[in-house]
Amino acid sequence: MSKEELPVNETQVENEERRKFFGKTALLGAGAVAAPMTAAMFASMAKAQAAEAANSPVIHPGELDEYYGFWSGGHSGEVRILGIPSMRELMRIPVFNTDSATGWGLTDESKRIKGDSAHLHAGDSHHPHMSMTDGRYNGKYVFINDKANTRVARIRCDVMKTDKMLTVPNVQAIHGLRVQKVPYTKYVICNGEFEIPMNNDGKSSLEDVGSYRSLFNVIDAESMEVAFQVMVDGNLDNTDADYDGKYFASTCYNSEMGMNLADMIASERDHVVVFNLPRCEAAVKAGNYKTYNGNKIPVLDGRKGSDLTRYIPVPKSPHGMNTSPNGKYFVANGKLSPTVSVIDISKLDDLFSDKIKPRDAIVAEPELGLGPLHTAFDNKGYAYTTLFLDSQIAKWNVEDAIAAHNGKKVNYLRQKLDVHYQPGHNHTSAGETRDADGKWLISLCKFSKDRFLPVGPLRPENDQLIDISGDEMKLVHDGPTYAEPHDCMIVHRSKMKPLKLWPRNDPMFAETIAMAKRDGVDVYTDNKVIRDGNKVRVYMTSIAPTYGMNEFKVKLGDEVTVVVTNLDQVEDVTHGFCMTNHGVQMEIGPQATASVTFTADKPGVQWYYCNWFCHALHMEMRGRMLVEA
Ligand code: CUK
Ligand code: CUA
Repeated sequence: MSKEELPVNETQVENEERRKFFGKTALLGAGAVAAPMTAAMFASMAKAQAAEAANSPVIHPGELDEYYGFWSGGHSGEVRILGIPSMRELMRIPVFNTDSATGWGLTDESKRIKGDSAHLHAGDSHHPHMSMTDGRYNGKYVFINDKANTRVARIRCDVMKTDKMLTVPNVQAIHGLRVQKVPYTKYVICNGEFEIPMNNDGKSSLEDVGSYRSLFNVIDAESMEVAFQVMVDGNLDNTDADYDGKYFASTCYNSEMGMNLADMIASERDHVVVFNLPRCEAAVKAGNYKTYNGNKIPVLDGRKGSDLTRYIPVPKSPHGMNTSPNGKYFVANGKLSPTVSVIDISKLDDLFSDKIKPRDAIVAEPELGLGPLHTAFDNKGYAYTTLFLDSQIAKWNVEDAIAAHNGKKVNYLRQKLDVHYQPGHNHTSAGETRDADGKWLISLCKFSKDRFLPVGPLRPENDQLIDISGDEMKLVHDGPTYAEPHDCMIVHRSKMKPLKLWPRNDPMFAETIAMAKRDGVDVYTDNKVIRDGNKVRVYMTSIAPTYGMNEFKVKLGDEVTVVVTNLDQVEDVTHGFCMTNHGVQMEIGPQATASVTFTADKPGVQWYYCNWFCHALHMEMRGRMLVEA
């Protein structure tokens, strides 16, 4: 871009930068008369500046981010999309929560998707992970767990809406969740964290803690049904998959099967369970499983001694589980131990054929600091581990840690960076895939304390952006966030192909359109009221700034279903439907159909209106429901 083409503000910024640059060189020259700037020095400075500019966190108004960040919303139950590196919040995707703007949890379509848990309005989402092909994000789905209600949901990335939800049977509290990376995401894997009796019907073994179990869950990513579960010893916390399509690994912090804090942290060592996928699939095929709680899900026995699993002892109450993007290592994060345990994935074949002992699979146990929770990776052999208690991120070199473990005198620690404060997860750009690029690191800090204006006793979290493109980590941005992003992932925008308009045949509202057909209604042309006993179905179109129907009549106590179809073909023109005084609100995207069902329990004139600003005459986009007593 030539100077003339630059917008005024950018030219100003550039001039400012040039002034600073020349000011610095002038100072340098004055202080170092004997060593004037050489051409080589100029070149290297220019190069450093170029490198810095290439990884700038500054995104000017009107410019687009390079990455999509998918953030879990913790106990707000949602997923959020951020632009990286600007850290601008681009969208919220309601998942386990109820959302009055979009009508998620209120509309008939969202209730169908929520299925057996449609009556639940709360959730606790921790781990968003995108589907992959050959170890790379494929832009298709994001999966997310609900620890609070033992669910797993799927988000469609073309429309950025939740399209499937499953309550996982036989377990309680789905926590760690990841996807199979290779050859593609056939399975979503997740851990049942809390231990319960296998037949948890209240009739037996309530007090018999020895009969409690946790299960590892393997879910078919397309059908979103449980393919099989694996019973383990101890509980399960976090998990990750390898890059060979063969092994999954999960941490266990309660190998003691304690029912209170003191008992849970009694042992110096807990373990990592490694699951052998081909052997599990073969066992399912051969029928070597049991079923529980009256459902048909195959539950394999992967307790100690089984050939489906191996238990690798690690110190103490480990938490995060992270696979290095070169596919070589599983890293288990020590939590109550200042160490992380590096498991060599290439040794797992020998472990499963009993040629080596479990601890022989561990090739390094570097000491990093207090409270290691999660580790992220770049593409240069470095790992970045959050230290919850130290409020730091430790940058360390994986191969050096292995050399040190083998007795060599090398320092594997490269840097410790203060973060603010108490980080849980961290994540690097594309760092859980083969495309790890070593540009950005996010630290999801649980406490913000003094970093922002005080807003009462409840404070935001602090999601910090760190530039890792150079030799040193550099903190470049503080991002206040509402409760509580546990985890995130960063996807290059080239992987994403979001739609601008809804396809008219979209499965999201196919059932609603099928219902209209049964009523003899074409939702794209007709505005009609269908009466069916005390059920009334109202079909209307919408084009800014009017609904296709200005009024409709019902009787007090009728069950009313309003179906609205947005005929606008213009990008970003979303309409809403809100029935005043009835708790009814929803979004109807361009070319979409949406419906909501409620009881007309108030007599008289009830206005409905469009609550998504769509036109200069948006205020006038309203109509009356006339309720006869
Ligand atoms: S867990 Cu929250 S900080 Cu649910 Cu991934 Cu580690
Ligand atoms: Cu339609 Cu506002």
